[in-house]
Amino acid sequence: MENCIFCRIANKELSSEVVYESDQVIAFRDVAPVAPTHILVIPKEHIPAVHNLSMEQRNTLLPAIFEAIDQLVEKENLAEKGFRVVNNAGQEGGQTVNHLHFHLLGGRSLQWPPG
Ligand code: IU
Repeated sequence: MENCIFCRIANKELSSEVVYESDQVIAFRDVAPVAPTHILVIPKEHIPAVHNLSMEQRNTLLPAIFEAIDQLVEKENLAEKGFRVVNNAGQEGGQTVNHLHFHLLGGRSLQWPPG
């Protein structure tokens, strides 16, 4: 999508620190990290939010996204101490960029519940 920042990152029109890439998925470091590891895992295809996934996308894209997360957990050494995967959806869910993304957070003790 033309005006979507994450589409532009996925298309390499905007620079980012890419840490994982496959046919369907790209992951890059968040520009404003809130933890030592703060990576955003996104589908290359523009999907506004998690509840907009079609059944087919749930069956194909979600496994590809979780494959990325799995590899990044390994790469960032997060398994032993733990980590968090977060998806914000919609305005009250705290979503500020309307292109589906999963935050992978780790490297510090994370509090619960979120604000
Ligand atoms: P949210 O779940 O939609 O609130 O998360 C959006 C994230 O995207 C947020 O953590 C921003 O710091 C991050 N981000 C980015 O990494 N690069 C950008 O160009 C923009 C936002 I705009």
